[in-house]
This record gives sequence, structure tokens and C-alpha cells, in this order.
Amino acid sequence: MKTVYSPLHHGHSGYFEFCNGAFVPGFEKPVRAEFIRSRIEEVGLGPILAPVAHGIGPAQGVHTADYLAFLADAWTLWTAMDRHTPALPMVWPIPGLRADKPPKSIDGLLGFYSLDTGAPIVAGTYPAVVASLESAITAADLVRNGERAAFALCRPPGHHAGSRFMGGYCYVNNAAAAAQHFRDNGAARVAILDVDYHHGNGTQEIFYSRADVMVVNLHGDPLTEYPFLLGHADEHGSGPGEGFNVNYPMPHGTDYAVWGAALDDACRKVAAYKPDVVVVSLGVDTFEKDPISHFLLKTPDYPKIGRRIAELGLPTLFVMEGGYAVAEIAVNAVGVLTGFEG
Ligand code: Q9C
Ligand code: ZN
Repeated sequence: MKTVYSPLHHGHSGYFEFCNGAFVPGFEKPVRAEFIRSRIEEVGLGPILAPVAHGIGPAQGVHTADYLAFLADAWTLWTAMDRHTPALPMVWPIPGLRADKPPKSIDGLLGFYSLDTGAPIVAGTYPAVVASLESAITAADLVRNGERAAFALCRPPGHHAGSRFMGGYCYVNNAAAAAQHFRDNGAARVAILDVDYHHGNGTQEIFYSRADVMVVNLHGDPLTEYPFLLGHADEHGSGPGEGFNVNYPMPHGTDYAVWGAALDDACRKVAAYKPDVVVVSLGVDTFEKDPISHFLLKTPDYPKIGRRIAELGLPTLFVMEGGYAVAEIAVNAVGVLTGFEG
């Protein structure tokens, strides 16, 4: 299997996130991608290619133009205030406030276009975000051109980013943009299977009222887990999208016996949809030792995930999302890929 990777992700680093009432170094850090890259070389998964320079264009089908303009300009606006810290929001347009009038100040804009404090912006963030998107689109093109599967080693991840907001370490929704790219280039139906520990709220929001992209999520129950405000089992899609969104929230302590059964059910639903291609939002924060999650998957479980997805017999794009037990995420993420190859 071919991997697409860009070293530009290194620029998105050196920031803090709000955790347990304190600012702590971000869990979503460059070493994550580097461990995975090394592991790919170690097991000989296949060549590692640089992304084709598409720019931000492929995000336009899934994000609003004003949000993408904000992402491009945010660091410039922030530093124009003579600030040298990572840019973070502080006021959000929750119900009761005006969500129809974008503020002019960067302090207002950061909240207007985010869901939480989990997506800080530094000097290298935007170039990393664009390269991460380009990696997903380039890997999608490998699949479009006949590869059975490809791996986009995306960093930063994407599945919490919605049509007009960042959050949860995510800025541009790489998996959603890739799914839209498949649709724009001949695929009639695309299924997104999100196996990250956290509910892919952004992906769900983007496709919620559409029948042409099915979104299936396995995740920690939002009653107790980030992102808290989306991902319940009664969210089935709306209008023409009714029936094409499926959630499998699971409690703390879920192990592979339960999680694997949910994956099996999810794969049956994906198969019944008869998609032309499957996009897997590949998070490995389901691991028992993940520092911010509460499932109990073990390293030998990850190849089983890949094997089950391979049984769908469909062209498959893997897009990297979360996973924070840095020493082990590489073995687990690449375990899914080698399990897929059989
Ligand atoms: N104390 C992804 O896995 N909350 N995002 C972390 C840590 C945010 C996870 C709290 C988790 C976001 C792509
Ligand atoms: Zn996650």
C-alpha cells in the first residue's frame, strides 16, 4: 500500500491545549506522524510519496468560503496585534448570540469559527493544514487510478472540523474533502467509516442531509466523551440524508469483543449501501493505553480491524485521524493497514 506524507506537518507544533483546567503541551504533536512514518518503513508497507500541490481548493466542496478565508488569514491577523503566542479563541456563538454576523477582530473570529480551544493556530499551522489536505487528495487519486487502497498520513487530523468550524485538533476535514473529491470524479456513492475514539462530528455535520455520502461512526458515548454535543445513536441523518448517518456510541471500558461486533454491524451497513469507495477515518485512540481515551483495544486487535474492512472488497482510502499513545500508535495504525493487506 502506498502512503502519502508531507514533512510540512512539523510546522504545526509548540502549542498548548486546555486540559483538566490547565494549559498542557498538545497531545496532537509532530512525533505522532514521525513514528507512523518510521513504522511504515520498518514493515515495508510500500512507498511513501509526497502530495501533489492542489492547494486549499479541494476543501471548497465541504467548507464555506468565509471559513477557509479565515483559516488562511488567522495567523496574519493575530500577529498584526503584535502577539507571538499560539492563537486561541475565547467567545463562541452559542444559541442566543448572533451567528450571522462575523466579527472583524481576530479575537471574535477565532470563536466564530471554532467549537472549542482544541485547535490552536501557530505560524506553521496553515501550511501544515494545506499539506494534510493535499495528502488526502493525492491518496484519493491513487485509489481513483486503480490502487486497491492508499494511506493518507494526515497531520493535523480532520474529522472534528465542520463546514464552518475548527476544533478538536482539526482544521480542514481531510476525509470529508476526499469523499467529496471521489463524488466530483465519478463515484456515485461514498461511505465514510470513522473508527477514531471520538465521534467525527464535523464529518457528520457536513454530510448530514445527503444520501450520496454515508457516514458511519464508532466512538465513545458523547454523554461522557468529547465532543459531548453530537454522536448519539438517534442521529440518523435529515431530509434526503435520512438513514445515511449511523452512530455506534459505546461506554468507557469497551473492549474488542464489543467494539469488533459494532464494526461488523457497521461494515454490513456499509456493504448494503453499495458504495463505490470507502474512506476510513483511521484513529487509533481506541487503544487501551491512549492517554485521553477510555476504550480497551489491544495491539493485536488492529490488524483485525483492517481485515474486516478488507472483507468489504471495496477500494479503500485510509485517512489518519487521532491516536496519542505515541510509542504504540505507529504499530497500531500500521497494524490496521497490514491487516487490510492480509
Ligand atoms: N485533555 C482527535 O482525536 N479533547 N481529536 C482532549 C484532553 C479533545 C481529539 C482533552 C480531543 C480531540 C482527532
Ligand atoms: Zn480521536
